[in-house]
Amino acid sequence: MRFDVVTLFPNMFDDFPEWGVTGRAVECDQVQLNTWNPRDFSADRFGRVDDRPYGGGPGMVMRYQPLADAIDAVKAESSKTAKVIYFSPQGRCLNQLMIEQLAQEDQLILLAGRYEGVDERLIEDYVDEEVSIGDYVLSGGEFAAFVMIDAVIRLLPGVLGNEESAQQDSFSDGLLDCPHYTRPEHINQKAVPEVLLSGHHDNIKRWRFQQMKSRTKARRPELFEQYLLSQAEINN
Ligand code: 6GU
Repeated sequence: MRFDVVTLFPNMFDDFPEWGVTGRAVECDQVQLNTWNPRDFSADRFGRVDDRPYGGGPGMVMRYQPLADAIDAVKAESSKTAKVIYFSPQGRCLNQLMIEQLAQEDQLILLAGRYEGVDERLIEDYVDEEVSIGDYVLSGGEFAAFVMIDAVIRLLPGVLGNEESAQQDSFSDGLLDCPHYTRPEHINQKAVPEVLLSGHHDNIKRWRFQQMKSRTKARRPELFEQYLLSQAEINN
């Protein structure tokens, strides 16, 4: 799989290959991570990538031309049909189902905006999907791009070991994960739940499933409602 990130801060992605299992996938060339700086494409004689907003107001807006030319350059050296994703708080909120669908693609072009955003006509002409990672405001789309890239790469075949199969994740079945414990058995009078020491694998499995449901119900009631609805559907 290939990611092409259009960003004013390409250096932010330099160390990605050093970060854990997703970095290793880049290091081992299972994933190609490229960056493109719109500044290199500015036709303006000062190399400007932003300008003042029509109608006034604070902040700057990223100009159409450098972004359009950067995306055209990516497509010219790869695929004309690669999906273009633009990160902004106005986008559809990212979830695991979207991540699973994105993991089926061969290539994603990720546009990380800065300032107050990008010229709306660039979104209309080039962007296939506008994506947000939650209801808060970031200073730039790069952090959102990291989030998406990490979540997608870990689903690719062979990236996670057996012991951390993506099948067992939170959200893979719509529930939060159960609690985990490792040695020592006692910490400050807190013992590891008895059942986990029992060696009774059916009971352990049942206990973990109960924990997943009770936690989801307590912490994310809306997610739990969704889970119950999807279970009802399966049983029909
Ligand atoms: Cl994708 N971008 C920015 N700038 N802020 C955000 C966001 C994205 N998602 C949530 N807040």
